[in-house]
Amino acid sequence: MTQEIAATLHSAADGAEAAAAGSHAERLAALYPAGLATVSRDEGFTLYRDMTLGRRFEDKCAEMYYRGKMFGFVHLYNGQEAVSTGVIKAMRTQHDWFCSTYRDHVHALSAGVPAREVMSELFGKATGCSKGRGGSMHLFSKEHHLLGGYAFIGEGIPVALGAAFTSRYKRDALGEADSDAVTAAFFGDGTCNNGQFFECLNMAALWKLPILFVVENNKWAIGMSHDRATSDPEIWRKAAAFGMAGEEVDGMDVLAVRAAAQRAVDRARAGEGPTLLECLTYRFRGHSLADPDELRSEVEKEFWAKRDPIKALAAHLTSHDLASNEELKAIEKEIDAEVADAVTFALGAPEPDPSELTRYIWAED
Ligand SMILES: Cc1ncc(C[n+]2csc(CCOP(=O)(O)OP(=O)(O)O)c2C)c(N)n1
Ligand SMILES: [Mg+2]
Repeated sequence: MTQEIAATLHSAADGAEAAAAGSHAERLAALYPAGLATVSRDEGFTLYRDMTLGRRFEDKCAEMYYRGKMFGFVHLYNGQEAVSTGVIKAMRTQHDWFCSTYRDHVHALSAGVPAREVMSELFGKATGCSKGRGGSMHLFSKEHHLLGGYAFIGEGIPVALGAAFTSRYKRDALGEADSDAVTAAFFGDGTCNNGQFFECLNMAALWKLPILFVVENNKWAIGMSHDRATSDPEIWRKAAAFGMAGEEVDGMDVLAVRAAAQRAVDRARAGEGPTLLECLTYRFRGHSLADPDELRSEVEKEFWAKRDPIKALAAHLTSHDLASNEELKAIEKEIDAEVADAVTFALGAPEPDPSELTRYIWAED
């Protein structure tokens, strides 16, 4: 993040608007001025591309949902892109492991699942990454090491813990020296009040497992405000109870998230155990596409809209002469074509065949 953007964030966080935006705003202000995170031109393009794909894909989902092309609950990720991109691009895709929640489309895309496969899954088509059996909340890809989306909150955390245990067990018990995969488990602030969260933090610390617990603290659990629901709203501090590393980061700043994730990944790969990484972020849309989003104040929404993580990255890249506006526009155009292609592909794809109703239940499939 540039000094200029940091200064803007800092000053904007001082006013009455920040007070209305709540404790996240105060915490963000205290995080700046942050150490300058740097990025190369190529890396900057990768990050910009991934975040733009996440955003445009989700916008297209909203359109398709309201046109009746997908069913059930659909939870979009708009606003939180810096977390998925910052963490996953600090890891090794198809080597490390990723575990998501019901807000999972963008984690899947960052992990490399093709947009065609994700969109097909949302349409319930046989070409979907979960063969059309999962839908929006249950994306899965063995090939891309995506361990799933989970409709029940907290369900993914023990699964991620199991993957992290597997890496360690293979290396230490089975002697596979190259078993150094790290696992990232993504989940929300509301989920941190569930038992699985505490149980898994305990085991991960006890066994020094290579795992990142990535909390996407977007201030809300459906209509429950984070500050009203938890004993200490600073979730990262709960790491100390287990003797593990904990860090908070501006979750609207992809460079800061990436730098924090890199530190955690380095620790995990070196056998130094888990990290609880709390990313302060915000969702730009309602909880799900069925939510009229009437509970959050306009002032709060405006406060966060000004911190749009994609615009912040664009400003960083252009102000450091790493990219021109034209180059960024060209990326957006490419992404729009990729998303349009995903829709065309998914619309034309076949439904799962009824004769295959019981397939993919047992391991041999
Ligand atoms: C075990 C369980 N309890 C309750 C619910 C209902 N529920 C669905 S989403 C949600 C809120 C989760 O909020 P958070 O963890 O902050 O994630 P976010 O939606 O903000 O990404 C709840 C309580 C659920 N899905 N699973
Ligand atoms: Mg939340």
